[in-house]
Amino acid sequence: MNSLTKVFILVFAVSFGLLFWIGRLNASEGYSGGNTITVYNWGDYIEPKLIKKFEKETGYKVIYQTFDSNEAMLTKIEQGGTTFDIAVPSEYAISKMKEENLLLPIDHSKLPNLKYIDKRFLDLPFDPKNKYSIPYFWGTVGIVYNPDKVDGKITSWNDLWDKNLRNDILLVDGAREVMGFGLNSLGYSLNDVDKKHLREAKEKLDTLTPNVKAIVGDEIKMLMANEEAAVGVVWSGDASEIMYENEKLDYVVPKEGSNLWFDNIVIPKTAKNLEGAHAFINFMLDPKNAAENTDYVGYSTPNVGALKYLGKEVSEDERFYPSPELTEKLEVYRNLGKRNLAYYNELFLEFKMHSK
Ligand code: N2P
Repeated sequence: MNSLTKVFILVFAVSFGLLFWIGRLNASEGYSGGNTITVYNWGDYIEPKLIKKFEKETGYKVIYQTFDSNEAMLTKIEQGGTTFDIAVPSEYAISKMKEENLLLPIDHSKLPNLKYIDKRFLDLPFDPKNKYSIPYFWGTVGIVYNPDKVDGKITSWNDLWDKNLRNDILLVDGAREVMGFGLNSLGYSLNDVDKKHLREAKEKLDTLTPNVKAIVGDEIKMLMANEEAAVGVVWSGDASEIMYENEKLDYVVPKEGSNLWFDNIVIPKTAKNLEGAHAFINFMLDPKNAAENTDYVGYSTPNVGALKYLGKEVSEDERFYPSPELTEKLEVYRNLGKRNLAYYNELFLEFKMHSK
């Protein structure tokens, strides 16, 4: 073989390898279109049997990927190179995605089951007329605690600073959530953008570090249920799951106020299978499916049709279905703009480093 042929074979082999790996990468980001839909959802946020049921009923094949914070989801979609047909951001992330032109309008005529959604979850300020998003779950941020391991009842964010809770608190790994309760504990809004207040909140959080055992993702449920810590700052649905596993525990939304959030389904601009995406949304809106999903993930459903299947002990539990009067006192995260969000993330990272 002469050297030119060798070079030719080498170039051919390298290009072939590269093409193969690019193909593999695309596959791991999910390839949608045709018969396939790619769903990008929070971890532990769907009853797995429903995916199988959807595939069986509709003939679509689902590629399923998960994320554990709005920030991670946003970065991934903003970077491009993905083909998600469905994503499930919270309200402030939806505003941001709209602003960045990352969403496709949803065709309501393809969603006959939309009528089952409670009107109070429709037409909210982050998405007038639900042009780009459809309610999935909603809830609060609060404190789940083990009454055997704390003195008296927990009612305030400031109770977290109790000296008896040394190395006994688990925190959800979310910048808005942690910075938010830092701000709330000082009497500030969780949408505050005053840099002085934000620094103050971060400095106060730094003084909590002796009590912080770990900052964790979905494993917080298992750890709390197994009594590995006395107290956890969690999303309400995680608390309900934890309390299902360990009935001793209780959940409270602190009196200074907290966050009320809405997670909605969207169709990212990158979608390749619009029919499939709409079919998936309509399937999840079906009251029986929504009830099964709620029962499994433990979060609060905006689907009134589903509540009928779940029974009064679920829908009348004020800890997870707070009354409209109570929810009015809570704050929804606003999209604070790129710079402010980046500042929240930066301070949260600093806090994480500090608490290691
Ligand atoms: C599910 C997380 C729910 C996120 N594991 C609350 N926005």
